[in-house]
Amino acid sequence: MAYHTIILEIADSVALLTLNRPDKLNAVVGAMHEELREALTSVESEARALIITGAGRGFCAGQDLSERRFAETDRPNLGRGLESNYNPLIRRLRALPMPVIAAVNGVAAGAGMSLALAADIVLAARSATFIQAFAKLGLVPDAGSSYWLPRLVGPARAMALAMLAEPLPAEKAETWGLIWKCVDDDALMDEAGKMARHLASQSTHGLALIKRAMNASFDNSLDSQLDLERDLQRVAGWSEDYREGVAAFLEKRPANFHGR
Ligand code: T3D
Repeated sequence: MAYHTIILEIADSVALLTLNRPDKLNAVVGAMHEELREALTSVESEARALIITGAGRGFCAGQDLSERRFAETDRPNLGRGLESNYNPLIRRLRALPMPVIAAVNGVAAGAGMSLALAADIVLAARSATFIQAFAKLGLVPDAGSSYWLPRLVGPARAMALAMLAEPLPAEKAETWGLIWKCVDDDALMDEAGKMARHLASQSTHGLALIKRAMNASFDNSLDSQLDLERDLQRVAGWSEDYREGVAAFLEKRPANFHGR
């Protein structure tokens, strides 16, 4: 498939997916959803780590509002777009059996912020900002934002971010625990690349199981989580990667993982 709204590059088991509508701050159009679906299928079969970033000065400005011009009498069903496009995208990223890094190069607004928060690790350029733009349109946080915000920054900050829709600078996002780290603008892609190459060389089988454990923990009791850890550890223990990790430790040599 030829891509028009994204760029997908895969090298050395690392996929770099760039949202590519820079003059619209990479706002999401229907075609982008289709291309993302196709790209993630390639990523799943060819890569062991994924970086998502944006072309130009923005990361992603959320839904392209030029696709949302309505006549006075229209009664748009925004739930349908979420059901068929955004929700499957977020679910897919959370379930992708490899680490997903968001390299937030500039403004991440609306569903663009939700997309960043769906990554496993969020790195942001110091000049980047995060905006819960939904309230300005009379909408509610979607694509996972209302799930992540209270969990990551607590209910007080989550509510004010959602209602005030003020830009949250990357440094504050780091201090508040919304993201992993904020780095100098010109260091962002180097840092993201280094991190992705490192992760891709690790036990990606084990990292995928870590994702499953962490994803489930918010909704589980301690008892259920202990049961889940037992089950996932059983699966981890059957992997080639585990054997290799133990052998490498005992032989005092670097491990050579294959993600199996
Ligand atoms: O509809 C559904 O399916 C429900 C799902 C909704 C999910 C959502 O994401 S709702 C939220 C949608 N996003 C927004 O409301 C954000 C709108 N954008 C902005 O508020 C601002 O652009 C930013 C704060 C993000 C950045 O401001 P600034 O001053 O740095 O840039 P700008 O000049 O506003 O934008 C640059 C260009 O990008 C400009 O185009 P132009 O005039 O040069 O041709 C602007 O119109 C365009 N752009 C930015 N965001 C969007 C957009 N075009 C369409 N849709 C956008 N979301």
